[in-house]
Amino acid sequence: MKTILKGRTREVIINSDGPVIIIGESINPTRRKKLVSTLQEGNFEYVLELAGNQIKAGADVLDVNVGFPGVDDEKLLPETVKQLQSRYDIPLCLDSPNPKAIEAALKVAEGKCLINSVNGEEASMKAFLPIAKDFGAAIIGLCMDEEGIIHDPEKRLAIAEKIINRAVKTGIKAEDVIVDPLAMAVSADPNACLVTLETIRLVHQKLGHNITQGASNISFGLPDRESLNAAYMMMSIYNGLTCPIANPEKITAAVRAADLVLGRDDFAVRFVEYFQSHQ
Ligand code: THG
Repeated sequence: MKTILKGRTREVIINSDGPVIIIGESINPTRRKKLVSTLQEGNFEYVLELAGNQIKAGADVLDVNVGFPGVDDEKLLPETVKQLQSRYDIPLCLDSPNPKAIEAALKVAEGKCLINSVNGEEASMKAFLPIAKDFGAAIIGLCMDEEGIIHDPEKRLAIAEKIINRAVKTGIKAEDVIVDPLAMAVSADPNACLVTLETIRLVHQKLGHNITQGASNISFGLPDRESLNAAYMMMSIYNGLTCPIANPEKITAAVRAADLVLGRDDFAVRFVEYFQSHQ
């Protein structure tokens, strides 16, 4: 299955058989005070720098989250989108729980964006799916609903199916729903990663959809997050993860290695290219 996203002109194809597409996570105010303070001043230089660094490091798509307490994201999200697209030709993943902010951003965005996210709750599907349909955007479907987060892979799979069916009914193409199996902190629950890995395997085998996840979520509260994230990322890719939201400055080399190991990089061309340009 193929999901196509677009920047101003550049097209990114996410294929459920790989290779892995990296959605850069760094435009996110969590633990980034400087992003909040610069955006509050109406200064976009830092957000542009974060974008440039991620693209250089191998990001194919950029997640854009400018939500912080007191922000008017119905104004700030579209303004950030305009700034990013005036400098970089890369597809964007609009990360906000506010459907009005998403809609305002889609109004000014060029190309084909990814909406992050809808979940299986009735209210969420009602709010986000018509927007995705109207703007021809793709959408991330989170495997949770009115019952909250359930630690059962089969139930998460069922929620993914529910969201996909509803999206198709709304007029969205099935391939434009990317499933998020919910990556959670392993410090809080020893089985958190196992449940998500099994959900990835089920979604890949039974639905064949593209799969994303906030892969760095799993290491919250622990030391050496880089090693932990990389270990988890490799197992996720083997099970069917195709477009993680992650930090390309830390993970791209390992992702290129995974694609090579999985027979998706003939003669190691991409692996060697990345090595040579990042020495
Ligand atoms: N699913 C979907 N969207 C999401 C998430 C998800 N968006 C937000 C979040 N979860 C994914 N984004 C981040 C961004 C930053 C971090 C974690 C998740 C983070 N970064 C560390 C830092 O900035 O210090 C660095 C991590 C590293 O060392 O690599 O913690 O689950 N659909």
